[in-house]
Parts: sequence; C-alpha cells; structure tokens
Amino acid sequence: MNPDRPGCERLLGALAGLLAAGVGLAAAEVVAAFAGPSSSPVVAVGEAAIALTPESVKSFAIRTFGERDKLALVAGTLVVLAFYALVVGLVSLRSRRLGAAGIALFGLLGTVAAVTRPAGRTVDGLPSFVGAAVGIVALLVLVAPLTAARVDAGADVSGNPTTVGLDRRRFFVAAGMTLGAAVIAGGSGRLLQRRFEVADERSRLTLPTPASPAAALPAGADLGTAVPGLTPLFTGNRDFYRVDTAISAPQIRPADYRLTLTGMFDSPREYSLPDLYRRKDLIERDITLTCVSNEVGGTLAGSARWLGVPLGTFLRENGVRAESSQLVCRSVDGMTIGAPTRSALDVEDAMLAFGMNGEPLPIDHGFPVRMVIPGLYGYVSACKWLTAIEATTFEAFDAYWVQRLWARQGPIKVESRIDTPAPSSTFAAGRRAIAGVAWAQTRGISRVEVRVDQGSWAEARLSPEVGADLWRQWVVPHDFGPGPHQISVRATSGDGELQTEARADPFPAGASGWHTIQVAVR
Ligand SMILES: Nc1nc2c(c(=O)[nH]1)N[C@H]1C(S)=C(S)[C@@H](COP(=O)(O)O)O[C@H]1N2
Ligand SMILES: [Mo]
Repeated sequence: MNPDRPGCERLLGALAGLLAAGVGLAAAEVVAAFAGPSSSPVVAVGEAAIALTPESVKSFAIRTFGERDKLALVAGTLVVLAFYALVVGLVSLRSRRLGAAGIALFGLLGTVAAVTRPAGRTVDGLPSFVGAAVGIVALLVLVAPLTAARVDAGADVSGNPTTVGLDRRRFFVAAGMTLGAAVIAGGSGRLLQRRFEVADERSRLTLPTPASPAAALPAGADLGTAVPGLTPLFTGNRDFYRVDTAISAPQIRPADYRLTLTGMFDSPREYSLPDLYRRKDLIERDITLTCVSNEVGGTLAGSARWLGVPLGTFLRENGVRAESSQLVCRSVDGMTIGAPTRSALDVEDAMLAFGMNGEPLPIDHGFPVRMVIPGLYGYVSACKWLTAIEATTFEAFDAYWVQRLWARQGPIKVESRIDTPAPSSTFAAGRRAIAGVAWAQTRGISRVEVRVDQGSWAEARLSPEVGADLWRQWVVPHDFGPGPHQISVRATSGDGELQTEARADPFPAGASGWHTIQVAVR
C-alpha cells in the first residue's frame, strides 16, 4: 500500500465519488422535472441498455424478473454506476482532473442516451449535462480536504502529518452537506416529476357505451371460482402481465392525444380522444393477449374485456390502400410495432382499444389508446400509447422487434398450461383436480387432454366457450398414488389443430411444446 495514501483516505475518496455521483443524479432529477421524466439519466441509460441488449439477455430478464424486469434494470444501472463512482473517487485522489473527466464521461453517456432515444429531443440531454456539472463541482469540493492534507500538513515531533484530523472534519462537513443536498434535490425532483402524471385525468374519464357489447357470459363461465389455483377467466387490470421497453410508462394527457394516419391512405384523418370515444360503432370484446416471449407454461398471457373502435372499419374509412401489407404503429415513446394490414382489416374483433375491463386503459397498458388484434402476439399487434399508424409494406420498413430478428409475422401458437398442481409441488395422495387454461385466439379451443406419467390421454372438461378469442379453462380430476408423477397437457384448436409436441424457444416466433410438470405425491 502506498504509505502516503492511508486506507482511510482512500475510503473517504471512494465515498467522495459516491456522494458526487449521488448529488449529480439528484440534480438531474430536478432538471428532468422540467424536461420530462424519461430524460432522467438513469431512465435514459436504462432504456438505451434495453435497446442495445441482445434479445437472449432481454428474454432472460423478462423470464426471470417478469413485471420487475425494469426495477431490476434500474437497480442494476445504479449498482454499476455506484462502482464507477467509487473508482472515480479513488482516481480523483491522484488526479482531480481525471476524476472530473470520469464524471463528465458518464454525463456524456447520459446525454447521448437521452437525446438519441427514438422520441428524444435536444432538451432531454439537459438533465445529464447539469447532473454531470453538479457532480464535478461536488467531487472537487469533497476531494479538496483529502488531498490538501498531504500538502498542508505539518508534522508532529515524530514526523507524522498532524492536520489530517482537521481536514477530515472539513471533509465530513462537506460530505454531510452533499448528502443533504442530494436527498433534498432527488426527493423534490421526483416529486416535481409527478406533474407529468395523468392518473387523475384518466380517472375522470367516462367510458362510452358500446354499440356492440360483449356477448353475455354463459352460466358457470368461470371455472376458477370452483377450482383453487386455477387462473380466473378474466385477468384483473392490476394482475395483467406487462411487457414493454418503457422504464417509466409514457404519460399522455387525454386532451393532448392525437392519432395520426400516414402513408398508404387515400383520405387520412387525425383523431382526438373524443373523436374516438364518440363513434357510433364501438365494440366490446373478450380477448386473450399473449406475449411472444412467453415460455411453455409461462404467465405472459392475460384476458380482458376490451372496448374500442373496430379496426377494419376505421382503416377502410380512411381509405387504406390495397398495396399496404404492413401497418407501422408508433407509440409516443418511439416504439414501432408492425402489424399485417390483412389481419388489421380482416380479423373480426381487431380494435383500437381504449377500455379494459370496464376502465379506461391503465397507463401501463397503453393509456389512452392501444391496438389489439386477436390471434397475433403482442409484439406485432398490440402497440400501446398508440399515436400514429403508417400504412406501408413489410419490404419498406422493419419494426423494432424485427430489427432485433424476431419474426415479421407473429401468429399465436395453440398453447395450454397447467396451473394446478403447481410444478414441483408436493401433495397428499388421493383425488385432485388438474386444471389450467388453453388458448388459440381467433380459432378457439375444442379439446384439452391431460396425461399423467405414461398413461393414456384423458379429456378435460372445458369452461363454456365465451368466444374464439378468449382462452378456455380446463379441469380434470385424477387419482394420484404416492410417488413422483409427471403431468402433460395438450390442446386442440377449434379448427382441429393439435398443439405440437415439438419444442421451440420463444425466439424468434413463439414457444411451442407440451407443458409438462413434475410433482411429488406423499
Ligand atoms: N409502445 C409499446 N407497445 C407495446 C410494447 C412496447 O414495448 N411498447 N410491447 C408489446 C408487447 S411485446 C406485448 S406482449 C404487449 C403487452 O401488452 P401489456 O403490457 O398490456 O400486457 O404490448 C405490446 N405493445
Ligand atoms: Mo410480447
């Protein structure tokens, strides 16, 4: 160890780096309260990381963290940043200039990340810029008493530096003030950012009544009430899976909302939210949404009662041209989702949805308007925070996921899932319900079969069919003897396609295979 750089001083140097980074980030949050929440460096760098992350890592994150993948990402970004800041602090003990350059570099990274987002503007670079400036000043102030000690220190009789204690006091005063400033700035920045939130405006909206309401549910439609552990027929909005690239969900004021149509339309119009709400042809439909990243047995699927504008009518009304093969749907945060024009026109219940389970779309699920096309995975059909539709061709443009090598076309595969018993669970021998859900949107489910060990396939009882776009629950009782058991399920679609046993990964066109679980019976 370098004798003139005692361990304690290094520790304080590292701490200086950490505090400087903290107060810099906090200052950035204050500026982001004016420039917009997604200009915050943590959000911008996190979103850039999402955009640059290889698909395999991304789907790993979606699988592992699910809903909390963004939280994990933000936490991860902060941990990396903290390590970086510790090093910057240490370096600045040797060279303040190098330390300052280290913070400037991170500021530059944040600025570039914010400005180059698909929906990025120049002002989005400001929070990182200001944050870096504040961070550099804080670093220089904090490091001064630490490095000054070596220069100014006198020596006691035995020749040891004597004024280190005094400088330490100066350091701790500065550190305390920096910490206080960081807490206050960070807290107030986050608070001020709430002015962008549209939750209140959303809750004041009243949904219109559909001209064509959803069909009444058949008696006993939801088997879930009778079978513990079975997924309910409808997924509550709060429980609905969420998959998107936005760290903070876009906030669109209902009054500011516009849907613009461009490209291959003969007579494109622009629509406000009231334009859509006031239409006389609104439909309400029960539709299951599925994510292409869902693994066999996974939970990235949910069912809701959607309310909105029939998409085919809407597109024809605006004179969509026959040459268009792709609708590039753009969200306010710059996401592009390429839906086949054919499906948008012909899939009966495709819609521009603004209502979900009797409420305006939740902000996380695309408020105020999203697209829903039954039978296609969400990444090619379900653009949230939808603000523009460009009618074009597949040759002319690759949408976000296609640029990342996911399949251009994303028809949903026939799928079934065992909900109960839970995989790897242990239970007592005896009769027990095996139950789950199965889906093949637009085609419906006609049969579900279950096999225990190498026995024969037993046909499950299905929940009454509500519509071809909604999943069906299934249940079959089984007498379990003691020992380990393996349970498999397979579904058949309404048009007679048996779910394939062939295993496929979610990438690039959706997972397939029979959901098979192991259980232990006592
Ligand atoms: N703007 C935007 N829309 C999006 C996405 C996105 O990342 N951004 N993800 C899509 C994907 S991959 C899926 S599966 C569905 C998920 O919709 P949900 O979050 O409401 O369940 O939204 C789709 N729409
Ligand atoms: Mo998805």
